[in-house]
Formats: sequence, C-alpha cells, structure tokens
Amino acid sequence: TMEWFTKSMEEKQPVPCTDHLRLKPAQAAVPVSTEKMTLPKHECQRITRLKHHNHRFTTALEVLEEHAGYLQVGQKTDSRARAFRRAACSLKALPHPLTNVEEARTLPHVGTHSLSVIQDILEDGYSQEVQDISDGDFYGTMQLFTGIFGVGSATARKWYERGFRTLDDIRNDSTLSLKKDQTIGLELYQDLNTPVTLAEADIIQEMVRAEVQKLLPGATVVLTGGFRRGKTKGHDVDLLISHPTEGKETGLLSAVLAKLREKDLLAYETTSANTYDPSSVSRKEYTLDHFERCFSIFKLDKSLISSNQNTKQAPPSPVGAVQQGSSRPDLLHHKDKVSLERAGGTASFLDEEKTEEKTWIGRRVDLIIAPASQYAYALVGWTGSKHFNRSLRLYADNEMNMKLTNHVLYDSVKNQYLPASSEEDVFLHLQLPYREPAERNC
Ligand code: DCT
Ligand code: MG
Repeated sequence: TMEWFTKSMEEKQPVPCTDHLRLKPAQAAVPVSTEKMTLPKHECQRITRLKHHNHRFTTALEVLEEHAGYLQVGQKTDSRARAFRRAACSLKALPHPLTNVEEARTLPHVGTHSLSVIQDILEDGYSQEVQDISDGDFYGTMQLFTGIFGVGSATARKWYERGFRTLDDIRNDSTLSLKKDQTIGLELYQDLNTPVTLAEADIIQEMVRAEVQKLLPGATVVLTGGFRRGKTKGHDVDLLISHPTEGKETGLLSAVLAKLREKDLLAYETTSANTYDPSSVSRKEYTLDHFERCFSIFKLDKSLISSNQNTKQAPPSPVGAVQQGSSRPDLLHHKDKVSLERAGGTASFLDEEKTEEKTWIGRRVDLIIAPASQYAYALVGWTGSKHFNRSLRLYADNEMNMKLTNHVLYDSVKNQYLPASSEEDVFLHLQLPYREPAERNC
C-alpha cells in the first residue's frame, strides 16, 4: 500500500460541466447465462468475483500488466499496464469460459495486443510472449526487488540496471544507502512475502480493536482491503478505524500506537497526519487520500497462529512459504509467488540463530482513521479493488459529472457535496446498482 501513496494518481481530472444531462448508467444487469450479452463499459457497472471462468487468460494478461508497469517507470501514464488490466477485467466479468476470439473482439477494452495473447492461448494453450517475459531475468528480478517493503518500481529498476540480481547483491553493496523501511524490508523479506492469512488478519484486527475500544468505547475497527472482498490471503491487513461521533477519533491513532508500542507489538511504524483539506484538492497533490494513517509492521506472535496454518513448525524456507499460500494462484498476491521462488537462493541472509530466536512473524498492517462524515467513502475506497476504485472515479466523472474521492462525492452540476452514511448511499448517489464487496474484484 505504501507505494501507491507516494505515487501521484493519474486519474483523469473532472472536466468542467458542459452537459447538464445526466447519462443513464449503461445496462448494469448481471449476466445470467451463456446467452450473448453485452458487458457494460465501466467495470463498476459489472459484477466481478474472485472466482470466474477465464483464469487462464487473465493470469497471462496480469503478467503483461505487471511487466508493463515495470517498464514504464518514470513515465506519467501507465496506460499500457492499464490496457491489459481492463482486458482482464472484461474476461473476469464474462459469465462463461471464452472459447473463441470472435467473442473476445466484442468485449469492451480488449485491444489488439490482448487479443493476440488470447488467441495464442486459445490455439496453443499458452502464450509464448507471456512465457518469455515471466521466465526472463528482468521480470523476475523486478518482482524480487519490488517485493522488498519500501521498494517501488523506480528503485527496483535502478538496481536492476546496475546489475543487481539477488537480495544478497543489495545487502552486500556498501554504496547503497537503504532507507529505514527498505532495511527492515530486507530483514523481514521472508515474513513479508509470506501471504497473510485471513485467520492472521482476524487476530490482528482483534488486537487492534481491543486497544481501540479500551481507549474510545464505541469506536469501530473494520477489516477492509482484499479480505473484505473475500480473499483468504493478502499482502497486508488494512484496518479502517472510526467513531460514530465526528471528532471523537481525534488523537486515537497515536494513543493506540503508544499502547501497541508498550506491548512491543510493532517492528516498524510510520505515521502521517490527516492532510485533508476539501478546499484545496489541487492536481499536484492528488494522492489517493489524506486520512491520518499508519503503515506498520506488526510482530505477530507465532504461538497465536493455529498449527494447521503450518507457520509455527515450518522451516524458514521460501518454498515452505509458497506451499503455505493458496492453491488458488489468483488468491495470492502476484508478487508473493515469484519473489519467493527467486529468493530461494538467498535465504541464507537469515542467520540460523536469529531465525530460531524470533518468536513472531512480521505482518504489514495499515491503520487508517476516518471521521464519521467521510466513513462511507473511506470504506468504499479502502475495500477496493484498486481497479474497481479507478473505474468508479472514471464513471463518476464521465457519466455523472461528479468527483469521487475516498473522502467525499462532489456533484459538479449541483455544486454540492453529497453526504453518505453507508456504502449503499454511495452507489445510490452514483445511480449504480449496489455491489457487495465480493463483487468488486476487478
Ligand atoms: N487502493 C487503491 N488504489 C491503489 C491501491 C490500493 O484504491 N493504488 C485501495 C484498494 C484496496 C485498498 O486500498 C487496500 O490496498 P492493498 O492492500 O494494496 O490492496 P488489497 O486489495 O487489500 O490487496 P492485498 O490482498 O494484496 O493486500
Ligand atoms: Mg490489503
């Protein structure tokens, strides 16, 4: 989550309103059968579940998306990456397995490059292009390096271009001055690249909830992100904290962190203040949101994790960590898979003694504080998926002349903010059928 906060968002800015006619959202009906149907243009108008009929195509397209993202470091737009993502999203929403390229041609946002990959998979069962990329040195190294907490594509690529290929290459180079988060990212590489299970997320949520409610009775702590969308594995735990009475949440985060620190539960933390200012949402600082938040690494005691999760007994081998992961590749954070494989030769960095001593596993936890009046928008935003959010914002802008953020929805026609007290309200304002979190997995 760290990376995207620092990156500026490149969403299209709202255009001045010239058309006062509200466009009706395109047919948002749920596809029911194998009958020919037309997918709505915007992903947020469709139902997209984790499980769908076209994984063999979407897995390949996601490799291309990720690879395109690695290549476009420093460029303003990640339009190539986005194109692959949008093609994959259309296939995910298809209510049946795709069997011919002609149908793919009729789907929204499936461009020529994606089409050719789909065609290869239909004809040969795989795509040579995707195979070559995922076998390649560049892709694998970028996955390895961006798997380090605190390392984004730009840094990873710089290192790749300097000839670094393994974690030890990074560790042993004295000319690199690693930032604090990167240092801990290297130290806890294996922990942080072992997917967080839902059971672990629940434990952490309970730990935080207990502290929060002791400090501020009535306050709420909700597990958002991928877990709220039904994933059983994730790369972090996203906790949204609020209180029904506006203003009561002030000061809560630092008090909670003090308690967690007292109990020695934090291996790393970095807090940013609430910078939300409705009057100055300038283009420059158009980051995802401005909530008070803390990116942290929790020390989760291994004794708290049930033995069937295998973590306690597992030797600290990356291979073991992969096996712990989901047998459903789509439920595993994409970075988790390959990074662990490639880190295989580098496990030696964990010297044996240290590994034996460590009684906890490091887990990435994001704590976000939302005031009551912004809570519904924060919940939608932090539930995601990232691409669902993008789609919602684009839809709001293009079809409704509204500006959606994680804080508010602004109606550019009526020139007013639209208050919402639930996620349903948000969808209602946008004239979209409500989608359960599990249906927002695009
Ligand atoms: N988010 C977003 N835009 C981004 C990144 C994230 O809107 N560029 C939102 C959507 C999900 C939420 O924040 C939490 O982000 P992550 O933890 O990165 O995603 P996730 O869906 O929870 O995935 P994971 O299971 O890997 O944690
Ligand atoms: Mg998450």
